[in-house]
Amino acid sequence: MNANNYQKLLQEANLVESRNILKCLQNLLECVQLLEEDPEIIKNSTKEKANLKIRILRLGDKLNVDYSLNSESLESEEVEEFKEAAEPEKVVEVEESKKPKETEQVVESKEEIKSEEKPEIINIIYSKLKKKKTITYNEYFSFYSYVDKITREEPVAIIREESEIAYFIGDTHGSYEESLIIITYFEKILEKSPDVKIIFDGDYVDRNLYDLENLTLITAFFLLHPNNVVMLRGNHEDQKINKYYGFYRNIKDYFIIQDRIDEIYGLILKFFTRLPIIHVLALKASNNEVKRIITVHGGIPVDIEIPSNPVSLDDLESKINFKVPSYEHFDNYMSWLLWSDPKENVIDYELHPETGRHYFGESTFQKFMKINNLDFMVRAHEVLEEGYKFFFNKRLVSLFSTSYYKNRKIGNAVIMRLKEKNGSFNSPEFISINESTMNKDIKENF
Ligand SMILES: [Mn+2]
Repeated sequence: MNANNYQKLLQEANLVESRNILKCLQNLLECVQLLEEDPEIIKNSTKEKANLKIRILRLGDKLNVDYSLNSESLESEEVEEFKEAAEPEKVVEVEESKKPKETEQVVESKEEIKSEEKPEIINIIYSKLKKKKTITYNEYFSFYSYVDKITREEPVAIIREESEIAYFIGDTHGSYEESLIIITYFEKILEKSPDVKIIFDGDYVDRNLYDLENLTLITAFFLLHPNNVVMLRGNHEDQKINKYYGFYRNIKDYFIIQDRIDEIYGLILKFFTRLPIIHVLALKASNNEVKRIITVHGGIPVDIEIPSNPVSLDDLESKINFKVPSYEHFDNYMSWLLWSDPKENVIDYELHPETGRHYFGESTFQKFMKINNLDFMVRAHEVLEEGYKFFFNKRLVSLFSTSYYKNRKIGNAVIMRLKEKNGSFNSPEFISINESTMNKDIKENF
């Protein structure tokens, strides 16, 4: 009797696997249960059970649900979650009906943002990512729908702020675990010093496997602390780049519901075109001394027509065409801002004839800093084993804030702090991204 049941369940599981994963999984789970109750029903039941478990885990993976296998699991919370994820048709309906009609979108969303509290989905996503728990498609979709709504209002290219303490983070490139350490550190700092500025300098995706998690964690942190956190755009926040360097592939692997992959990818791409490009910070000491710090992912804007004329940021703001999805549509300024590199032995600027890379030298840099009344520049965009590198008499620093690149450990990643010490500004402090160093730093500095 049991043996018959077992065969029936297994056959049905095989039949429905491609179109009803949930049903398939339920059958496989029942098979495991039967084997546990009565190992005699088939030969080699231990081996068979192991195979079933692998198959179940793999199917669970496809629905991105952590599926721990024990006999209670049929009743567990995960299964409920899992059922939700396995019913795409129903989900589409609900989400579609929530969407405002195209023409009413802007007006409606502004009113909604004013009147409504931050949706619970931010907290759900944030706490799940902090506990390294799996997020379902629906949760991702609600989260990025909210991001889409909140960022739809007129985006700005340049953000200007002031602060007494500021932190800077270079490329994080899918290094989810390290970003978790960074963000846990910032949570502790925000408790002690609620006015710090935290500037992420772009390139959240590509290069490492967990870029969806990394991007989502940083975005959730930004949404929870919009007055403290800034997310700048990097050259990988670009559909043409991240379609080929990992992000799109990772999203595809993550979500089995194929026809909805482009939906969530599309929301994220729209978000990327609304990220600011430049951050200008007036860093204040207690004696009223002020340092002006510019942060950008690549480098300074250069006007190719008249390269000897430094570009003023005020002029740039009205000229720059930044709300575009891909470097193919970038204007000349955007290419420099997101793609260029500083180079010591270049005098003005250099365009590499083969690679098309843009380099700027010290004199062009110093002219730009002078006309814009800037003291120091922070940029990212370069793989650095030590995590940071100074250029141009220490007036420019390049930061790299992941110690993994292409899923390999490459060195020591850091973040940077700027603040006054004893009335004036000390040099930048670099803090290695690991829990004990960061805990020690909080004890010593706050
Ligand atoms: Mn980059």
